Amino acid sequence: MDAAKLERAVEALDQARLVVAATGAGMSKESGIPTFRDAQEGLWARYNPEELASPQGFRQDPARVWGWYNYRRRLIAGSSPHAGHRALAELEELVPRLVVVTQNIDGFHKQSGSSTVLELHGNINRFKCFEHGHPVDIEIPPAAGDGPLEPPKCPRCGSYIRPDVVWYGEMLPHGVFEQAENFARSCDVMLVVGTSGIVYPAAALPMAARVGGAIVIEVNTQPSQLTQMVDILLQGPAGEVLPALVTGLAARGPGGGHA
Ligand code: BJW
Repeated sequence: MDAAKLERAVEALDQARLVVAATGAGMSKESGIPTFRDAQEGLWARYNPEELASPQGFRQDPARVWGWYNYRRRLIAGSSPHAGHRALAELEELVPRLVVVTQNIDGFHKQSGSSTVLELHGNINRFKCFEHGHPVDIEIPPAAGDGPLEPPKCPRCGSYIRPDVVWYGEMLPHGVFEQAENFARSCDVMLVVGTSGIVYPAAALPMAARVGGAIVIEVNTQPSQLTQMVDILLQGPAGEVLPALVTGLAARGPGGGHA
């Protein structure tokens, strides 16, 4: 990690009143959750994500899609947030306001104590029915086994149950992106952590922050689609870089530089 860049990032955080942390799949990689674009392992390696994460894919083969989500739910249930998630929760104590906007569906930010979390792409442990979107408020523990699995049926209408996540071609949950965009436009610093910057509209948030005058800091193990427009790239894993930012900021003592 480049010490001079880290110091510039700490300085920016020290001056900030509102910080937005915009996170993607790389954020949970060190928890043992594969990123979305390398998630295709084992049985699932032969499908591309659009076949599995789309209404068309579900309509075509509900058992295949439900089986894939069952496998991922089991992986998430057996994993936990890491030092990077905890660092973002701790950062709340060091800046006047921090909002987490995540594309992740694993719930790890809330689990690790972040208080304001906007989940742009839903949550893998919430369910609704496929045909009408009826909320299905029951716990569905992940089943054993890794293959295709017939989804349960909605108690209200009998159509298949699906995870309450946002698939390709679907709208984001009502009002959530608008809230995220407002925070992005008005923040002083945006931390963009572990996203390839490929998927819209989430990928537009760093630019919204930039246009609003924020300093945009990227944390990623490698350059992404967003790197060209960010102010600082802190190249390294989220589980190391985020704790280093917190340590650097805490070392400056209380009060900080913000007005
Ligand atoms: C590390 C690390 C470590 C590794 N530390 N870093 C405008 C332009 C072009 C296309 C569109 C557009 N607007 C809409 C579209 C279409 C589409 C889209 O964006 N397609 C693109 C592929 C081009 N968007 C949509 O369909 C969206 N809906 C929408 O816009 O509605 C309006 C509309 C409706 C109808 C018609 C038209 C418009 C919905 C998008 C929903 C995305 N859903 C998914 C699945 C969620 C459920 C699930 O998980 O199963 O969300 S797809 C998938 O991608 C998932 C992720 O949240 C999302 C983003 O992936 P992410 O997080 O960036 O992960 P990766 O794997 O790509 O990258 C990981 C990164 O981490 C890498 O950079 C690594 O280097 C890094 N990394 N280890 C730090 N330790």
